[in-house]
Amino acid sequence: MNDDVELTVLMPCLDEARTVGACVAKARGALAELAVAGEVVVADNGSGDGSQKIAASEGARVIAVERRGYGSALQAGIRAARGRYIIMGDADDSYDFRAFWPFLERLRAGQDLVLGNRFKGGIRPGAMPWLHRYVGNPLLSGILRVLFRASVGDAHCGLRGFRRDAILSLSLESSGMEFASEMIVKAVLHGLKISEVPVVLYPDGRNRRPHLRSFRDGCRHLALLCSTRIAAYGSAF
Ligand SMILES: Nc1nc2c(ncn2[C@@H]2O[C@H](COP(=O)(O)OP(=O)(O)OP(=O)(O)O)[C@@H](O)[C@H]2O)c(=O)[nH]1
Ligand SMILES: [Mg+2]
Repeated sequence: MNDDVELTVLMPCLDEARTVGACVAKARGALAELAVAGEVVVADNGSGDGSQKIAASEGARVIAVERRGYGSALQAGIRAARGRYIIMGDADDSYDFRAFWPFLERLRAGQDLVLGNRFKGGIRPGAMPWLHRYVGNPLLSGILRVLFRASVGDAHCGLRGFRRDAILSLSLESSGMEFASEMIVKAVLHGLKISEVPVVLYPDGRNRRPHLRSFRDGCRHLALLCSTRIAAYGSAF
């Protein structure tokens, strides 16, 4: 870690050539405009469409990650980050990286994990499928709230900020999308300070299907919530 870098903006990326350049440019522009000592890191899982070159040409540090999956990419990116704080977000242009200021403010004020909440910030038309917005996300976020007594309104928001050392101390291990749930529930179990900020979700800029598979990934989130709850009960006795 480098003391001169306060913030790493971290993007997991798999075949996002259409959008990753714009995401990196927005994040770098905001760092410069707000005079934050920061860097942009793209954790890439072997994109076959040239995303790595595009990200690097816009000024990102690109980390090549061999182990597949959203969680694997983020874990490698978090380890490689030089910033004291990390703000992570998707490379598909569904979040506006110029809007990271509220996250940084909360982190500077002592929060460990700051989660975006798209239900509070707004979901633009076409940005989130009906099934996720009204069924999958509310259901899984509700189960998380009940099982872990956490006041989290949007457990799957991909835009979040955290203190690097606090999240490293959780030893997160999920390789897939369920990494998003693992981060929250282990933060709750370890007593980290968690808060939420409203964020806007925009339609992504891709011309193909998302990597997320609703049923498969929903089941992986649910399995993670149940197994972590059971393991936590077990270790309490
Ligand atoms: N490195 C890496 N990145 C991934 C992988 N899967 C997804 N991503 C990235 O993680 C981000 C989120 O993936 P999406 O497919 O948009 O998933 P999502 O945003 O949860 O789902 P939608 O709301 O349906 O778009 C994007 O930046 C992807 O490029 C992966 O296996 N490896
Ligand atoms: Mg997306």
